[in-house]
Amino acid sequence: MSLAFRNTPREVEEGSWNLMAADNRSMHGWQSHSSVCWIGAAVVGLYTTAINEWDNKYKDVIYEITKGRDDVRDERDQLKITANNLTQEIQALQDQYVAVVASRDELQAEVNRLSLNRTDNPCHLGWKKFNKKCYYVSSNGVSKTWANSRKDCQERGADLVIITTKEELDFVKKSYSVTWIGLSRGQGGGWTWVDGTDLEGEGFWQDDEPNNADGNENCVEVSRDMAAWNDVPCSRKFSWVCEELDRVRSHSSLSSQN
Ligand code: MMA
Ligand code: CA
Repeated sequence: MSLAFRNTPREVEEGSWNLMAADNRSMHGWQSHSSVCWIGAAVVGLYTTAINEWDNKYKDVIYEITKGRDDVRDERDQLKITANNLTQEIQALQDQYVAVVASRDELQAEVNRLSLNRTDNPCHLGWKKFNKKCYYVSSNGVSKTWANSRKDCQERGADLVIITTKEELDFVKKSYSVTWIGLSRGQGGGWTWVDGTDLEGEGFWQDDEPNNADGNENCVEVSRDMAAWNDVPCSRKFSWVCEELDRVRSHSSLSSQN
């Protein structure tokens, strides 16, 4: 309300000055004394009325302005709270997102693991399933050198078979009279599998093999009749058997986990 008094309109000030001047002009005699009283009262009355009028007017205006300001303040405070809540919500959602992504990846890994563990997991068309693994047996009538046989396997996402059990040997030897396997002489002269590992143990050599008969027998075949290995020149052409790479690795890593 102090604003209302500070901003007392100019008309009111001017009016009171004029009335005061008239009052000064008639300041003699008893009549003038009573007139002065009346006029004074009228002035005071008018002045008071004007003041009240202006006061009320400003009170209303100020009330409206103050109310508007308070409403805007309230709204601002509410928006601040809302913004703060939204920030917290965003953070919570981001945290949830990270957690969901992590659990999705875990579940995907679990799905992959379970799928690899399935014994009824089918092999690609044209491949043969043996003991949970998929093998590609070369077509009838097609023969290649050891290197080209290996190349064919690699182009199929596989490699020449690595024989680790007697059962696997029997599976590999049965299709053809002679079949290339993934064993060859390494740089140091020892026998090395296509995955870079050295032959461990005795292996499944035929009697008196490997004999390196002509000094150039660096690759290994398995004969159906002998059901065992023999070293021969790598340039000879035979049938071959591939073993799917991923499954070999997955199975070995799985069995080492279990
Ligand atoms: C062939 C050849 C050799 C093998 C002997 C066994 C004549 O050479 O297959 O690798 O060792 O036969 O008699
Ligand atoms: Ca030999």
